[in-house]
Amino acid sequence: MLTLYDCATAPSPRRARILLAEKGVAHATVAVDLRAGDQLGEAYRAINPQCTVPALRLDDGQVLGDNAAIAAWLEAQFPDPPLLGTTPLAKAEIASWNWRAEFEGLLAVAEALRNSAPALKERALTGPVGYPQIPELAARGLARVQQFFELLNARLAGRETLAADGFSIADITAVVAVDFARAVRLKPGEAHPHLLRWRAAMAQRPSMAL
Ligand SMILES: N[C@@H](CCC(=O)N[C@@H](CS)C(=O)NCC(=O)O)C(=O)O
Repeated sequence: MLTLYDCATAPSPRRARILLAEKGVAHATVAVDLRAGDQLGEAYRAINPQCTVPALRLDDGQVLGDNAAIAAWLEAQFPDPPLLGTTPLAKAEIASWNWRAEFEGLLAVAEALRNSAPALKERALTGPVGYPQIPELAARGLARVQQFFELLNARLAGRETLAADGFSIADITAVVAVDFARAVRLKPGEAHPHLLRWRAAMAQRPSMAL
């Protein structure tokens, strides 16, 4: 049985949960308590030296230590439904929007949150090395999140999904990023009608409740 190392409140493992659900792949779940610092303990470090969730343990015991590996493996192992694109151009477009949702969305929220939350004072970046906060980056992160909302709204004008011709991993990552922005008290509003329409349509998918 596949095992997902998960944390119910964190955005990155939510991406993997949604992907597994969209692919209809059964799996066991192990909760990693990030607030308690379990990701940095010896036991979890031995499972995933990146000290992050998600991680996916395969039937043969090998562990995939991040979303990039999990998505690549799932798409190759369970090609239906395809979520990384089918034609060369669709694959390229989906990879591009997925990266933008990560870098301009998820990482912008993380920049704002991790450089301001008192509990993360020495943990401004995830991973085994602790880095102190740079408070100025919190304001930059907030500005980048607003810009991300603008980007999505403009892209989704006249479109149902973010990339290529249908639902893809880029939509999953973007939904998770938009929802994660609530952690820094930002959400799309009246200025983002296309983004709100797309988010409402995405909510029809049962996986998005995970
Ligand atoms: N590149 C990784 C990033 C994963 C990541 O940053 N996960 C966060 C939760 S959203 C984490 O494990 N944080 C642990 C920590 O804060 O120390 C991926 O997407 O798989």
